[in-house]
Amino acid sequence: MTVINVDRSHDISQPLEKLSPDETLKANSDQLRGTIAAGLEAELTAAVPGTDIKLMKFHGVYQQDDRDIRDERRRQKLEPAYRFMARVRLPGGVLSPSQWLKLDELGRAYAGDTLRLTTRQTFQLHRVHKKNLRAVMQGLRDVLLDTRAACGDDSRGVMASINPQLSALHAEIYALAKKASDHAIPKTGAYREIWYGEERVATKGPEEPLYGKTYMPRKFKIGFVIPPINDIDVYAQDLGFIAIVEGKKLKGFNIAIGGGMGRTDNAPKTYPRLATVIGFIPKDKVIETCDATMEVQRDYGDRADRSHARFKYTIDDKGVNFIKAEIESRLGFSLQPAKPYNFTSNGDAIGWQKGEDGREHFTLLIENGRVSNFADIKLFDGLREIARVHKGMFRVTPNQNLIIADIEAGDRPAIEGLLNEYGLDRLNAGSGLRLNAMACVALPTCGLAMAESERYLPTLIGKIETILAEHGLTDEPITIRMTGCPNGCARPYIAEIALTGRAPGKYNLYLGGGFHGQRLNKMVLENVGEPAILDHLAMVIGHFAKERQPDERFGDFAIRAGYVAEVKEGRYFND
Ligand code: SRM
Ligand code: SF4
Repeated sequence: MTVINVDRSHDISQPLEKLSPDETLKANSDQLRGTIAAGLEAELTAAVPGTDIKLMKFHGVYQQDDRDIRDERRRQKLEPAYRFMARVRLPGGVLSPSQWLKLDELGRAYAGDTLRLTTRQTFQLHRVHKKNLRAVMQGLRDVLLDTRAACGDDSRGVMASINPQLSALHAEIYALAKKASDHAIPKTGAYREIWYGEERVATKGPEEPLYGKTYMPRKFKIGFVIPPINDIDVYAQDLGFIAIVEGKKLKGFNIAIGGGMGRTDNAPKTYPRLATVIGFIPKDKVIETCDATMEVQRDYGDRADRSHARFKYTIDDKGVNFIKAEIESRLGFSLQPAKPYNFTSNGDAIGWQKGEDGREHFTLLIENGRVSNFADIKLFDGLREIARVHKGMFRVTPNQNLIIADIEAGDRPAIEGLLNEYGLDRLNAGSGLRLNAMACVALPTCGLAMAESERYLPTLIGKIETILAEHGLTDEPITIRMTGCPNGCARPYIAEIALTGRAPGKYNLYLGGGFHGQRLNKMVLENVGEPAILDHLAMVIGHFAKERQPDERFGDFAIRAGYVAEVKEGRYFND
C-alpha cells in the first residue's frame, strides 16, 4: 500500500487506502508545487513530465497538442505538437480596457493571434509554447490578472449575472462574486514561486486552511444570478446564489446546490443534474455559505472514484436533507424557506441597452467566443481599437459574448463609429437561433473531443436557418448548444436543441430543454450525422410552425407534441 501524507483534519469520511491516484498526487504535491518549475526548464521536449500535467491544472494551465496534425507528426516520428492552454480567473467576467489590451497583446504574441471567451465568463489563451508560459503569467500579473484555480479540484471561476440594465444590483452582485472568488481561491504560494519566481515564504499555520492537502474531490463551481435572466445557468452550478430582490434592494439569496452537466456515454452512473433549491440566506451570509457548502463536499465527496466525485453525486448518495443539515450545522443556523423568484430566459440581450444610471452598454455577439481576425471581419483588431478609447469596462457574458459596458452617453458615438468601421455591428444580425447558440472549443485543442463543435456549429446553424426561414421562424429565439463530447462544457443538456459529439461527424441529438435553463432535455437520436439531424429538426420545426400555441417555446412544444418525454426530476439516466 502506498503511504501518503494526507491532512486528515478535513477528510473525515474515507479510508486512505481507497483514495484514487489523483488524491495521492495532490497529497504528495507539496501544495501544488510538484516538479512543475523544473519541468518548465526541460528543453528536450515541449511537454512537461506526466504528473505535473495534472498539477498544472490547479494553476489554470492545460497541456494539449494540435490534433489536426497529430497523425502527421506520428508518421514523421515526431512528438505531438505540444502547446498549453492558459485560462484566466475572472470573477463575473468583468475586466478593464487596459486588461483587455494586455490580453490582446499576449494573444498576439504567444497564443496564435486569437483569444477565446468561455462559457464561464473568462478567457483562454491556446497554443502557448511551454517556454512562453511564464511570460504569459507575468504579463497577466502586470494587469492584476492570473490563472490561479481556473482549473483543478478547487473553486473555479465564480460566475455572476451581467444584466446591464440593473446597474446598482450588478455592481453589488459582482462585488460578492469577486469576494467569494478571492475567498475560495487556494492560498498556496506555489503559483507565485513557479510563475513569478518568488522565494518560498514560510507560513505559520497550514498553507491551505480550507482545502488541506487534498483540495476538493473534484472541481467546484459557484455562480450568482439575478432573476429574471438566468444567464449563468444557475441550475448547472455546484453552488448557485439566486438573488432575491425586493423594491430594487438585494435581500439575500436562494441557495441551489448540486448542478452539473458532465456525463459519459454508456455509463449510466453518470448524469447531468439540475441544482436543487434548498433555502434562503440573508446577503451577509454568502461567504459562510460558500465555506459550509464546500466543506461538506470536501468531507463527503467521493475521493475513490473521480467519475463519481462531483457534488451532485454526493447529494444524491447522501440525500438532499442530509446535505442540507450538514450545511446548516456548519453555518450554525437554519436556512429560511426559499423565496419566490421567476426566470424568463438564459440568453443575452444583444445590442444597445441603457442602465438605470443612464450609462449605455453594447452586447456584441462573439460567435462561440472566438475573437480573431476573420477574413470578412477583423474582430480582434476592432476590439483592440475599442479598448484603446473605451473609458468604461468590458463584461464577458456566460453565453460567450462581450459587453462593452458603462459607456457615458457622450462617448457612444466614438464606440459606434468603431463598431461600424470594423463591421462588428454586423455580427449581431443573426437569426434567433444563432443569437442563442453556444459551442465548446473541442477540436483541435481539446484532448477529450470526439467531434467538431466550435468549428462546425456555425455551418450547421446556417442549414437550420434555411428550414426556419421556410417556416417564417428566422427571428424565433431558440437555444441550441453543441459540444464535441458528452462532458457538457457548453451546458448542452439544458438547451432546447443540443448536440453532443460521439465520433467525427456523429452526434447525439437532444430536444426539450427549458428556454430559461429550468429543464433538462432528452436524447432523441443517438450517434447520427448531419442528414439525420436536419431531417429530424425539419420535421419538428415544421410541426412547431403549424401547431405551436401563442408564445409557446420550441423546447416546450417538443414535449407537448410528444417528440420527447419531459424530464421532471432534474436528472435522468439515459443509457
Ligand atoms: Fe469544460 C473539461 C473547456 C466549461 C464540464 N473543459 C474541459 C477541458 C479542460 C478538457 C480537458 O479536461 O482536457 C476543455 C478544454 C478545451 C480547450 O481546448 O479549451 C474544457 N469547459 C471548457 C470551456 C472553455 C468551454 C467553452 O467553449 O467555453 C469552458 C471553460 C469555462 C471556464 O472558463 O472555466 C468549460 N466545462 C464547462 C462547463 C460549463 C460551466 O461550468 O458552466 C461544464 C459543465 C458544467 C459542469 O461542470 O458540470 C464543463 N469540462 C467539463 C467536464 C465534465 C465534468 C464532469 O463533472 O464530468 C470536463 C472533463 C472533466 O472534468 O473530467 C471538462
Ligand atoms: Fe472538450 Fe468535451 Fe468540453 Fe467540448 S465538451 S471542450 S469536447 S471536454
